[in-house]
Amino acid sequence: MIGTILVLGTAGSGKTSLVKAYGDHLRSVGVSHMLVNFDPAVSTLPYNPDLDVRDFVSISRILEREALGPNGAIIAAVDLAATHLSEISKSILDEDPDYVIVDTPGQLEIFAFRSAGPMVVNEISHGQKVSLFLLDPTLAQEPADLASLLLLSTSSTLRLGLNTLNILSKADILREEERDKLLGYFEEPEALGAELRRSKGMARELAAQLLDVVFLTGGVPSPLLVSAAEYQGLEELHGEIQRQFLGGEVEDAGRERE
Ligand SMILES: Nc1nc2c(ncn2[C@@H]2O[C@H](COP(=O)(O)OP(=O)(O)O)[C@@H](O)[C@H]2O)c(=O)[nH]1
Ligand SMILES: [Mg+2]
Repeated sequence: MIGTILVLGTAGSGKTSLVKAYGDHLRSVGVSHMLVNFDPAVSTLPYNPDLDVRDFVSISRILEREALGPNGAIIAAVDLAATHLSEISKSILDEDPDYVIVDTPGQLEIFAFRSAGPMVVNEISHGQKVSLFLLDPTLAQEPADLASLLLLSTSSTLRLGLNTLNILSKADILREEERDKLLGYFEEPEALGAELRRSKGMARELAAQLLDVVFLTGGVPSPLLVSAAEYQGLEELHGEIQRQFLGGEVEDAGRERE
């Protein structure tokens, strides 16, 4: 086992699509892996999960039996799924793939900010660990929106205690000038802070100051551009994950599936 990759991001940021595309990529280059669906509320998946929490937890049964609304039912389902981690962990260890990719529930906070997230990190994430935080370009057009997403990514890093790679998902929908503008903010974070400060309101000043801290402390590298729809950036993504896991040695990180 080389490591576990947790795919995080706001609802609809492209987590499930990326798990499919990345899984297809790993299969095409012969790297052994398992895909784990940890979203009990998803109805259909574009990939065949090797492990699926829906085998342990039924959201429709929870909705039927408990007096909960849809959000309450999803929370209950994710919390319940977390009680099956030892079975999931055993299956992963039995199979012993090089990489395990975990698709997380639609809404980030239900996973990262409740107990399930840290439990998944501690109980089923074997080997090295990294999280991918998907920045949805449809939510990152304005400086304040990008700032909020970066803070959310940082806050997930804090919460789960994992190294995080920021990924700009759905890269295919960005026009060239939009992409350059977004990437420009990472090359010159001062420009992002300056734009935030130019706009009025206390929240903007707060965001600008928080961003200064985020950029100053860890430094935020430019995000990797990935398109699951067009299978772009997957080789680069895998290379970056290998670098994270193997400390810069990217040769022979994946073993051929026997
Ligand atoms: N254009 C484009 N759309 C995408 C891409 N990845 C995901 N989507 C769309 O974004 C929506 C949400 O994707 P999904 O993978 O379900 O997001 P999740 O909620 O984070 O798991 C779906 O309509 C996808 O078709 C991409 O790379 N390009
Ligand atoms: Mg999903």
